Amino acid sequence: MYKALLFDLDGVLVDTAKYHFIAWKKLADELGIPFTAQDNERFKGVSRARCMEILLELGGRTMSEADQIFYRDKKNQIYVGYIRNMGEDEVLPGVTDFLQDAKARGYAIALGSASKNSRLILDRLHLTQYFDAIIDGTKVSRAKPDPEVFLQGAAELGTLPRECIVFEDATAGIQAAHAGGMQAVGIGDSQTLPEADIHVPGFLGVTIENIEAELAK
Ligand code: B16
Ligand code: MG
Repeated sequence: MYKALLFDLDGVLVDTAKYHFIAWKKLADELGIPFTAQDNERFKGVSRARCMEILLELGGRTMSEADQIFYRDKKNQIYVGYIRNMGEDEVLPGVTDFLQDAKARGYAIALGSASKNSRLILDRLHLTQYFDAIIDGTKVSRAKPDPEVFLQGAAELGTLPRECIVFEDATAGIQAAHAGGMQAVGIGDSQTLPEADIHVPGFLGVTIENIEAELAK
């Protein structure tokens, strides 16, 4: 019944949040804005431009659009410096086996991420080969919870929304999947992601067969 699997990137396939945090923290320090790991939670799944706005809100600051572009580019240069050095060992546990098995069973696979660096990240992780479509921040204009990123993914894969399963670690992503008429698997627990259809803590020991069986319950 399901034909396609759509994956968020950060928090699902890889933990890039730690590098985003280091880079935003460096920028926050430069701007004299206090910024904690807890503040960084608000940045997950959110576009770079929106992260910059949230940082300024945290510091009670305003800034011209031109300066915001300058500083978020600066943050990105710091971030890219880290992700360029990432290796296959940073793929989250069980992910490669899960993708390999799903591919072998004939599922179409797409990425649905807010990141504009997704291609570099997938390359560094040696995961590009598994993806039939890559929909990311360079292709969409509306951020999750808008379903655009996943609907584009389904369209590129040539599948209907009801044939798609989305894997997400953020509430906005779960909402985007549902808004697009897709099933949503929450990577996390039911307290953090109450709206997900089912939950798994991660991909270790999990197969697409398990997921389909859980969704059918
Ligand atoms: P970039 P996801 C998101 O990835 C991150 O969670 C979020 O923190 C980041 O701001 C966003 O990508 C944009 O990333 O600066 O690389 O374009 O969870 O949508 O895969
Ligand atoms: Mg995410």
